[in-house]
Amino acid sequence: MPDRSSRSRTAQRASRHTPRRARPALTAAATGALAAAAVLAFSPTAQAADTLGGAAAQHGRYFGAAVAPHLGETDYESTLNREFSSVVAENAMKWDATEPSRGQFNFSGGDQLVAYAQQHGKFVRGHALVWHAQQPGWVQGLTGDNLRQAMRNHIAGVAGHYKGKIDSWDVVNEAFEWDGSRRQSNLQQQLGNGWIEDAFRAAKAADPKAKLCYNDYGTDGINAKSDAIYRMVKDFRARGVPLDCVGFQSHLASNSDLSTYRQNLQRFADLGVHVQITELDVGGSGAAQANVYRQVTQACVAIARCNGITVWGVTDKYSWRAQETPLPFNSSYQKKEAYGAVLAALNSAAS
Ligand code: 9MR
Repeated sequence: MPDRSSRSRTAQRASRHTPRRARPALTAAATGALAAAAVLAFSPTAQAADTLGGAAAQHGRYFGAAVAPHLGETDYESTLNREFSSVVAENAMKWDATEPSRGQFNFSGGDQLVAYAQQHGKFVRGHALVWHAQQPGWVQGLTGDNLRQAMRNHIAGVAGHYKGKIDSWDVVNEAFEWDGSRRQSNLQQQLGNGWIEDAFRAAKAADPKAKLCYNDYGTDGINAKSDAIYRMVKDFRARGVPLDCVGFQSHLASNSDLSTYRQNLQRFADLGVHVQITELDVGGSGAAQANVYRQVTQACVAIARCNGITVWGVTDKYSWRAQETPLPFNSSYQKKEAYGAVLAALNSAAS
């Protein structure tokens, strides 16, 4: 059984590397208020936060959402403002959006989101520097060194532009097949196995402080695909390739088998990398859906190096799987049972 003692949780908190609020020096005048606050702090009910971002922050984690261009919609923006402490562009920072012609960068969508995040004190995840999908047309026909140069230049341009503003970058997205082999993308076929580490090195040079992640789906347990990624991460760590985190997309269903979900996250964390749930959504409704959300949240909060969860959208209304109503807010921005399950799991990790 996992060790759930408070001692272990304290140790876990201490070993996380997420930013904390600065503590102001105490004055004598503050003593009374402090005593009152201390009483509140030790009362279990007073600890419960009432937003996802607030509840995650109690143990140094973020709770984020993927954002599409709907910030002008009042309910969309107010839900995002209130509940989420991190944002990621659902599409605006991908290769097709940011470099539609070779060497001509367009940062308009990404810049808007970063400005929004800075105004509202939210973390930003960057997604995704190199991916076989959503490549602009001009990339698709490149061969050999020409493609290698284009990839390096793209990473330098985009990660360089956002240098210092991104908490974690998905440097490489979805490079493996279900059976654990490398996906036969243009990158793989033209550049061979070395392209992934090449991409991480280029990202490190462009933004040395961002956490650099490998991100994939279908890695929701111990399986051939997660085994292959595990071997790659282990090898990168051993050889000093700059990889800091692994993103588990977690596009799930209400009947997904999560029996080895946590164990899988833990084995990656044990390699010394951060793990993050990066694109969580769960098709379904009611208790079955809520139960999957609860298990995923509990798995993350049980692992010291799991430093945040992102859901893939703010509301069912704009989800890429809208028909499956996969998010914690319904299409009218009402909280669903899944919302309550996540909030409770985040809060109980703080008590
Ligand atoms: O949600 C994104 C959708 O709006 C785009 O049309 C699609 C294009 O491929 O990408 C979706 O986001 C994907 C993400 O970038 C990577 N993991 C899978 C996500 C869902 O397809």
